[in-house]
Amino acid sequence: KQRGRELFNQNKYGMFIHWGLYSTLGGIYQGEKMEEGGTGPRVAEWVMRRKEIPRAEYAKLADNFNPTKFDADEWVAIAKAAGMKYMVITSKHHDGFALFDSKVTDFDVIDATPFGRDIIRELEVACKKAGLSFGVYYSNALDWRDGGDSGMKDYGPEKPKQAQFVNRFDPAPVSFDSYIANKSLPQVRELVTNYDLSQVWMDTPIYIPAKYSFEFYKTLYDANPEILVNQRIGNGFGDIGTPGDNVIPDKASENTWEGIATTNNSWGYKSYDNDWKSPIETLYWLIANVSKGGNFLLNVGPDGSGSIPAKSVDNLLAVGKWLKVNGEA
Ligand code: FUL
Repeated sequence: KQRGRELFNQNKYGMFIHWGLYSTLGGIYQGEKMEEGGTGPRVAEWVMRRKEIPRAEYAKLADNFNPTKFDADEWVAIAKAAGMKYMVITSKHHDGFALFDSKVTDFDVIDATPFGRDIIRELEVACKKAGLSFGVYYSNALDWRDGGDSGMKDYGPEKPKQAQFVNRFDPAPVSFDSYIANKSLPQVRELVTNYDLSQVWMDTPIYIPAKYSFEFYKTLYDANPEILVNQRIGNGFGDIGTPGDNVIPDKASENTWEGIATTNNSWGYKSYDNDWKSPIETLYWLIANVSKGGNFLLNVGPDGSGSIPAKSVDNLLAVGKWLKVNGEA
C-alpha cells in the first residue's frame, strides 16, 4: 500500500462530512432536543438510538429528504479554500441509510427520497475535478435498521457495556451474520467497485468477530490494494490508526494515523449547537495532530437543505487563509 500511504501522508488535512436523514432533524425530535454539549451519544446523528425512534417511523424522514441547496462543487470548493486535500463523507451511518445508489436495499437516496441523486457519486466527481482525494465512511457493524442486535447476543456477552450502541428498542428480525452477508459486505463491495476511493472509514466495530473484519479488509484489498482503511474495521486489521473521537494523542508516532474532531460538538447537524471552534482553536488541532506525524480530519455537519453551517465555513476559510499566507497550502 505504498502509493496509498504516500498520498495519505501528503494530504494531511481533510474534510469529514456527516450527512444523512438525521440532518433533517438537527437534533430535535418531536419538539424535544437531544442533550446539549459533550460528544458521545449526545451527537445529533444518534437521534434514532437516543430517542428510540422505531425503524418505520425513522424511515419516513426519507420522504422529506430533499436538500435542494446541495452542490458538490461548492462543498469541494470550501474544502479546497480551507486548505484541505481530501474528503471523507458518510456513505451509511448507524441509521442504515445509504447516500449512494445501492442495489442491496431500497433504503437509499435514490429509491427512498424525492431528491433521487447519488450524493456519493456527485462528490466523487467534484473531488476528482478539484484534485482532492475522496473517501467514504461506512458503519460496518452497527446498523439500527437492518443489523438486528448488531451481534450482541452471539458475539457480545462479555462486552455488556457496548449494548448502549445497539438497537434494542426495535431491532430488525435478522441475525447479525445475515446482516453482514446480505447488507454490510455487499454494500462495501458496491462502494469499492462503483466509486474511486482513496480511503474507507469504517466505524464502530462493537462485537464484530475477526473473521468479518478480515472479510471487509479482503474485499477492499481485492478491489483496490491501495485503498486505506482505518482501525475501526476491527480486530487490528486497519491501515490507519484512529486516536479516538476528538482526541489528540500525547506522543508523536510514525505509524499512519489520523486525528478526528468536529467543528462544534456534534458530527451530524445539531441546530442549537453553536459552540464552534474558532480559527485559532482549529489551527491548534491541525498543528497538534500534524506535528505529531498524523493527519487531521475535521468534520462539518451540513443541514437538511444541503448547506454547511455558515459559521463553520467562515472558521475553516480563516484557517485556509492562514495556511496560504504561511505557505502550507
Ligand atoms: C463515532 C460514531 O458513533 C459517531 O456517530 C461519529 O460517526 C464518530 C466519528 O464516530 O464513534
